[in-house]
Amino acid sequence: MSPPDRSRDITQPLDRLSDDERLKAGSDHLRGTISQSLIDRITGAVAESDTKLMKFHGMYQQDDRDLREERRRQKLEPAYQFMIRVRMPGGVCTPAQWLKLDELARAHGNGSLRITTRQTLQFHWVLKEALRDTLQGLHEVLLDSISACGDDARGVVCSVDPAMSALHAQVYALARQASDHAIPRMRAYHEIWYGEQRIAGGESEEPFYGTTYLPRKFKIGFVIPPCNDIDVYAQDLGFIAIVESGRLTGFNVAIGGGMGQTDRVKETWPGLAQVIGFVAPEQVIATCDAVMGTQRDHGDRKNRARARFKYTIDDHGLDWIKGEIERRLGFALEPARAFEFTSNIDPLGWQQDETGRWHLTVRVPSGRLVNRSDIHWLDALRALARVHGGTFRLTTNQNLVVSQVPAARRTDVERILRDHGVPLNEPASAMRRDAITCVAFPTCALAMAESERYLPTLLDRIEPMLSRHGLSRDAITLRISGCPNGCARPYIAEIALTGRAPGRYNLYLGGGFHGQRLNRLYLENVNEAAILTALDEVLGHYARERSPGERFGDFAIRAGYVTAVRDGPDFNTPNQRIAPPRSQEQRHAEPAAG
Ligand code: SRM
Ligand code: SF4
Repeated sequence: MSPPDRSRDITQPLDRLSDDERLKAGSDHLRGTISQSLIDRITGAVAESDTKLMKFHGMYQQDDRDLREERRRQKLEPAYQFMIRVRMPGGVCTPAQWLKLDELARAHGNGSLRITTRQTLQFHWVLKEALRDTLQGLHEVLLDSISACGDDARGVVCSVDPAMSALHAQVYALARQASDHAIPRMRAYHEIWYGEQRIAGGESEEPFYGTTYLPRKFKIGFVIPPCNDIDVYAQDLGFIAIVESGRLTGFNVAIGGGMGQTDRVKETWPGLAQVIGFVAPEQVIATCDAVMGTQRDHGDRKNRARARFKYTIDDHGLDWIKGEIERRLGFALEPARAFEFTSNIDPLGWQQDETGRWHLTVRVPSGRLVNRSDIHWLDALRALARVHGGTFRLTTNQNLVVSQVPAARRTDVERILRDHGVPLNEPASAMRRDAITCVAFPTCALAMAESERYLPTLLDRIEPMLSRHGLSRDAITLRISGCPNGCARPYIAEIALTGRAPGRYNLYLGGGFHGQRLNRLYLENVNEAAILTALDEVLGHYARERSPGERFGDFAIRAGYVTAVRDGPDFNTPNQRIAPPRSQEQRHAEPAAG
């Protein structure tokens, strides 16, 4: 990878950079005082600076927020614990790896595994003294958590298309290669968690990242049209597979997507990635280097709220950024090629690939795998992993695919799942089938309202309405995030809630059905009663007056509930922004979109 452009941020006087930049620079390549923090038995926490550095190691210090108030009353420190995010590019995992993940979740993770919106698994509730055992356990099956979080290239996502296994294998191989290439070398990880000796040597520890890594997290994704399951327009760097005459000829390159916005900070906003050109498969890794290098050297290192790549593009202009990427590549990108997306949701059930093998996509509500009284998720998947000869794949819609099953084994797979209570039939509504949520309470430190724990209740209240309007089988995307950070990629859903306070949400409408258009704020900071009243009105109107084939998000715009935000895939259009939250009065004063 190209070395840092040391004429820029890396050598800027440290006092002009943000605190996080100074911390990284002085951390001895992410070692900090983590080793000392781990042996401090007086507290379940680690030093504050180490909490930040440990993100690069794939873990977050959290505390159980359900217990916070009670422990405060008892004058106890918060119930500190850690979340560990596994690095699993493309979400592919072998049965042997699954068995180890299951064992570690039972031993150290409170019997829970959580499929994330970037198709990996998280352990929650891991105590400080169990961190090393957990990471060493992962290492035994060639898994790790390097750069699953932190200011670096995060988990690389890749479409899961069971029906196109050969193409998937090709694109997945590139996604893996991109992940292995783009993550930091992280000698610190090997020393701290595996006990390896520090190697003295002249070579730079991080030839690409230097001492200050990236200004902020950086997300890469590979998508195989027609399903935009990974929401490619939400990635910092997206590769859209172009298949011509049945052959993978290359990828359209999309840059600058991101969902996060900081609450009440107007200069932050969700934005969709823009397609800037086309590269051949053998140019993918160089493109990662060029794009990440551009962000590394030109991203904002003073104001963390504006440090994501989308803001670097906003500050410098798309043309300049594209020119800079091409300069680093040493060639001009080819013009983008035609492609089409039709949805961003997972088809559930069995699908056969071109080689005749079968793949079963199972819906996992909010991705939470625990042994509940009705569904024994962990037991079911452990039993399956003991006999399954294929792989497991996790999807960015938080579902699980039992992959590569021979025809003769299909009934065995179904029997094992059913014996443990896993439902294989369609849920009561298409909305329930496709809904995704972030984690939020009780583990997420940033949660302002419930998300994962609220979804079942909300759906129980929306479903009678859907049934009354004859919409139960209509696919309408619903996503909930417990705060404006948007971990469930809510700003591209047709209906979205983002938490503002316990029991209160912003309601957004009008996102594109296949992730091509941002939605718009419809109601600000409202309670459940207001949300249900609003949805009843809009859903009823949609059922009565939609045009044939018209999607709910499109209707919400046509009918004037929200104003249009231009579709994302238009090449080279200015970046999309959501206007800052508006008041009810402003909303009603707005002209209806045609
Ligand atoms: Fe996220 C922070 C969970 C996908 C945008 N996210 C967090 C933290 C770590 C909270 C924190 O910083 O203390 C959450 C931990 C909760 C917990 O208890 O597990 C958290 N994010 C998640 C997961 C687990 C949500 C889920 O329910 O699946 C997803 C893990 C993905 C993974 O495997 O890597 C997750 N987060 C996303 C996505 C979706 C995506 O990438 O496709 C986004 C929006 C896309 C983007 O990045 O723009 C996202 N998470 C954020 C942000 C806002 C970033 C920004 O640019 O402003 C934060 C806050 C931050 O970074 O400061 C955040
Ligand atoms: Fe936490 Fe907010 Fe992300 Fe939900 S969206 S997991 S509440 S940071």
